[in-house]
Amino acid sequence: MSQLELGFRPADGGAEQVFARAVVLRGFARKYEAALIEGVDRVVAQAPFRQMFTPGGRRMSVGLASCGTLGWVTDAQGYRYSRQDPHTGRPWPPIPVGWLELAAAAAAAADFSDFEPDACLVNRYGIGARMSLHQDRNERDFGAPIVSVSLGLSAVFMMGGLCRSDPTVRVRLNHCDVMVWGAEDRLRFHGVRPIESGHHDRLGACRINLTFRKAG
Ligand code: MD3
Ligand code: FE
Repeated sequence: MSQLELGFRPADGGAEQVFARAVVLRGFARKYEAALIEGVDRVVAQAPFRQMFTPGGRRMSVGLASCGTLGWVTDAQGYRYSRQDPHTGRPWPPIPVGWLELAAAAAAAADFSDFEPDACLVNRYGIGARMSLHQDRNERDFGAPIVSVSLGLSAVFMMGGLCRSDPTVRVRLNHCDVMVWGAEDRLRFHGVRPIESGHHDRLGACRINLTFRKAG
């Protein structure tokens, strides 16, 4: 098991290649910061954060919301994408326009052209919240990359291989860092270590992560 931790707050604008097609773009979201924070408020006013249950009946520590034509949900029936928010019965709010611009620009910077996501998950981590190792495989087409944007408190990501038991590397992600992964790295197991206590100027005692996907 590698305990290597990559990226100790290097300067903005640096790109760190974690795997061949998995890259961290340090500070890439900084010029979109206002649009991101306003957008989260707008999205969660319509589709509030909720702690969903895994098919196995465990309550997730992370609060989830979605925007876009498809939103990710989990309950006793399983993990899937849905056109409606089960909480309100209504369609999910649209992905804010500025967010789509950021997602496409980040994907292009990592050599994935024409990224047009139809789903954006908004994950809220309080202190101690975590996400255990998993693969993202509910999307129809694994050819498109995933783009993730970190906001607020920093987090340590774990990235493994194609088997749950493969060794993992750790990467610290900070406010406004963007990660893009796809192609042969699209199905790697990954997770988030429990968030350490702290306070962020803009977001308080929490971390918010946006993940843009082409789900349908
Ligand atoms: C892909 N979210 O919502 S995204 C998820 O920070 C999810 O909220 C996490 O996993 C979050 O499904 C992580 C960034 C990430 C990190 C490591 C990876 C994606 C990765 C390693 C391999 C592949
Ligand atoms: Fe994931």
